[in-house]
Amino acid sequence: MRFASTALRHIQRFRAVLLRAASCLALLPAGSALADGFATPGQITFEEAVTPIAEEMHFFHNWIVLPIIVAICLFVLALLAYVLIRFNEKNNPVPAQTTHNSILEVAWTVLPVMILVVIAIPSFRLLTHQLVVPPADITLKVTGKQWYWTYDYPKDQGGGFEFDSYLIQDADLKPGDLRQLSVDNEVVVPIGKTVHMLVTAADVIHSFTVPSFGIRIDAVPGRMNETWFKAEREGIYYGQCSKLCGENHAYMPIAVRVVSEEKYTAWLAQAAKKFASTKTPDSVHFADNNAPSVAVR
Ligand SMILES: [Cu+2]
Repeated sequence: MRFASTALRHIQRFRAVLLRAASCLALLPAGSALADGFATPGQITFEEAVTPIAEEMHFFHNWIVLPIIVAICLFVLALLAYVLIRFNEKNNPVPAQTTHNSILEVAWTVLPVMILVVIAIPSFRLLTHQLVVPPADITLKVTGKQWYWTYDYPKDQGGGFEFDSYLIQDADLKPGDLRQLSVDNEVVVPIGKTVHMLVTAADVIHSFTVPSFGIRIDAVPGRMNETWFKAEREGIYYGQCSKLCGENHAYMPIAVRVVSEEKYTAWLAQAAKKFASTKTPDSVHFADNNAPSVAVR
């Protein structure tokens, strides 16, 4: 009786796990069920793709790599099960003395190579799309600092200013803000334009990452890296520094606001005025354990 109730409990628990897995899998094709621009608790898939590169990455993962991994796992599992049943001592008391099978040896060399080729071709194509920056409409310079980001809008594109972007502290959060993701000054870019990002750092190595855009590029002091994105939907898309850069590593989020062309032009004019007076080209930032950093002239 006791055994029956324990077994029943196990079955119920197993059923609950299955149901949860099924509900998670149901989320896979329903991209719209996911929140825009940031991950939600319990989310197991990628953030919604907003750029062609992110869409290509998701396709590569969901429809090329994942099916191959699942197929290989199932195949190996089936082989193991077959060996366990067919060749155990009871069913196969006199083992064969075979030590060499040429066909099998060729197969287990050639098949993995073919699988790798199937993965490599779309993978190289995706890498090329990521690394070759198309003709850009806008160029932005991003500098990672301890522990915030500085964005530089070049003058020849209506900018000519730079600003710092800090995390909003928990005590200052307003309704609609996201804890540890919202910032005081968001990066603003227009929709449907190719944005070329020049990424560097002023102190230690950081990494500029926005999952919805499919971009992640190291920000290295003394080196200028580049990446690009073309956002196809308006909204705010969040990212974070993804290199372990110091004690406040977790407090330097990235918030990119994608707006219409008109709104962008209006914002540019406003920002040029707002940040013109705060521009401090001669200042030097020193790392300070009590961040934010101190500007010394
Ligand atoms: Cu960092």
